[in-house]
Amino acid sequence: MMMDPKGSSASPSGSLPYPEAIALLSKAKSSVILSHVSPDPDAYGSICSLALFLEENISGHSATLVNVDSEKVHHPYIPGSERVLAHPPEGLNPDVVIVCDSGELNRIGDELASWVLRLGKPIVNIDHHQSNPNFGEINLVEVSASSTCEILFCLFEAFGKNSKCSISAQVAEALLAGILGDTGGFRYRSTTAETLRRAAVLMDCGARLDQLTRHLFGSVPLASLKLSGIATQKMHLFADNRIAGACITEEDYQAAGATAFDGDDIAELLRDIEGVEISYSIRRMEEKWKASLRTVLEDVDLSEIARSFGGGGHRAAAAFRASGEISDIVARLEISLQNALQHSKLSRGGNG
Ligand SMILES: [Mn+2]
Repeated sequence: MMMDPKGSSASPSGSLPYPEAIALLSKAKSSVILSHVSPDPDAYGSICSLALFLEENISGHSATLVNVDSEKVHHPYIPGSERVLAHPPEGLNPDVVIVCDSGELNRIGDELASWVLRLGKPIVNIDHHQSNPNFGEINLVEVSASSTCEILFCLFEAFGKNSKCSISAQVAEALLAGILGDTGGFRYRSTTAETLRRAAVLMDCGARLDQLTRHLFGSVPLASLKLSGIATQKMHLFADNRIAGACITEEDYQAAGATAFDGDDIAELLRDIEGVEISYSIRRMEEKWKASLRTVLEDVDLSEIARSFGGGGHRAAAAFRASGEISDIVARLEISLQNALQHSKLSRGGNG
């Protein structure tokens, strides 16, 4: 479907430097496109849609897709995902580097980040994380955007204003996968009326909402479900049952037959318990503890708490990694969360 040249302005993303990004990308013959470790649908949807869009619309353009975890995490329902490599091919020397959905450059993995810096090519940074320090030459960073894929939609729309660029069915499908993933199926506050209008355009372009929904929310691996069972049994409910958290050890993973990439959704599962306002999960991963934080309270900023532990993220969903004694990490974290809850005017505890 051709894009409407009078199409909606991209507010709130309308003030981003799309013309600069378009100028740079239009003359690039090649690109390497990367996203964060443990890729979620937005991390994959953004790099895949961008690669396909550039190749379909910029004559002679060739994109290389890299994600260090591509051999462990699969999103086969996202068009282009089969092209994602775990390492850049030897001697690759692209005209431009594009980093998607990564709150800082190191989120693509330390080794890959060093490789990018050694390349010395212009970086386009496309992201929606609160903590993003604008590490690119061009930064399409909009914290209020539901997803990196929604920012890309605006970029593609801006492309279409100057030339006959179009969003193909496969690009649309990859974009909608990212938007659906990050909005929990249009359930979170980051979903605006504009998000829904853009999703409608993507459906007009051929994206299949029902199939994506089934892949994203209706096909939980059995081992992952078993791990959730263990997590709910071990759960620590406190602060008048308004905070729920669980620590998942290596033994728990073994008992469930799960891999390190299962259990991503446990913090969400605990958040969704009736009455719970803040949740966390802490999972043993690669010699470190990985904490995920979630809240339903609009006036609680979890990215700030995650930052105090060396992590980052969004207000309602944030994460950090820590090494050290788990009981110390849990104790410190629970105090921080309890403190945030006490300062919330929206908590049903009636602080307001
Ligand atoms: Mn995202």
